[in-house]
Amino acid sequence: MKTVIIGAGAMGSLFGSFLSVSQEEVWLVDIWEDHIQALVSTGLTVEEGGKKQTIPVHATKEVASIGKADLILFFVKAYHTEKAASDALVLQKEGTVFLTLQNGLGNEEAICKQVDRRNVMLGVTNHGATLLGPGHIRHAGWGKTYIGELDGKVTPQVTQIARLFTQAGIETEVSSNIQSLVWNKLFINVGINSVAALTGLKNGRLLDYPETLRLMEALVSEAVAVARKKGISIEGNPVETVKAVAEATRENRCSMGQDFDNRRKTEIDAINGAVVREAERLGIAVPYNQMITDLVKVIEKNF
Ligand code: KPL
Repeated sequence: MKTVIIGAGAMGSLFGSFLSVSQEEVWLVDIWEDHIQALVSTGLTVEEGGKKQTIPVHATKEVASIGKADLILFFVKAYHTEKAASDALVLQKEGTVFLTLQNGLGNEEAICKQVDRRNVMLGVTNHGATLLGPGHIRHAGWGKTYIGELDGKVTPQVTQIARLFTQAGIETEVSSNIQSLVWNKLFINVGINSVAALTGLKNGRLLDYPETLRLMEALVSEAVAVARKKGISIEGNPVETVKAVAEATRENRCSMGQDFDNRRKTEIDAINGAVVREAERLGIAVPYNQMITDLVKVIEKNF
């Protein structure tokens, strides 16, 4: 099994660390020169609960140098997905699976512009990770991973990938309704990411203030109303789930927070911005999501 991970940020590197230990051949691809150099020369250092381990990994900036792949895993920022999918076409052979585990909405559509949708799978993960520097990440939260075929069929391919991930230590289940899980994960990012980015807080600290709790609840409730109108099945109580994830990833600075800290463009368009777009189509007002999207966009324009 040859796996190529496109986008070796915090989450891409985290999956790379697990899979490199247990799988035949795993490659990390990124455009960040210093990170790739560190990965090649020293390996990937993963910090967790005060302990560090360094794992040897294959890494490159040149996707064309890898040869053909069985599985391509996308972890790039949502606004880079279309270009990443087009660059990844050199890796494709008969049966290559393109799997996105990225945050937000729109990644599936971006990959399907380049690839036959029968070769595309969708997933969500509740792990949290922070990129600390070149070749160095912190594993900041554990959670389940779900993957599924776009048509909901439980095929031997998706079952095999879930088994490989689980064997590698990434507890993974196959879902026959992955679209609904993507929305249910979206609620988590809708409630945590922009609020943490704007306040400068780690995930767990969002639970310490009535103001952040109120904001999170309003953002998530609006997104749930949109999802209900679209006929998405809602799991449990999304507001409570968001709080539970913030607690489980207490020490993590969420991905949008890390983007803010590094003055990088965020994935707001794929998260709260996606809720606003869907709401507009359905004629639903989502003033909290609209406001927070506008705020984040103005701030990132000044980075
Ligand atoms: O997905 C995440 C992110 O940071 O983007 C969570 C689950 C909120 C963990 O930080």
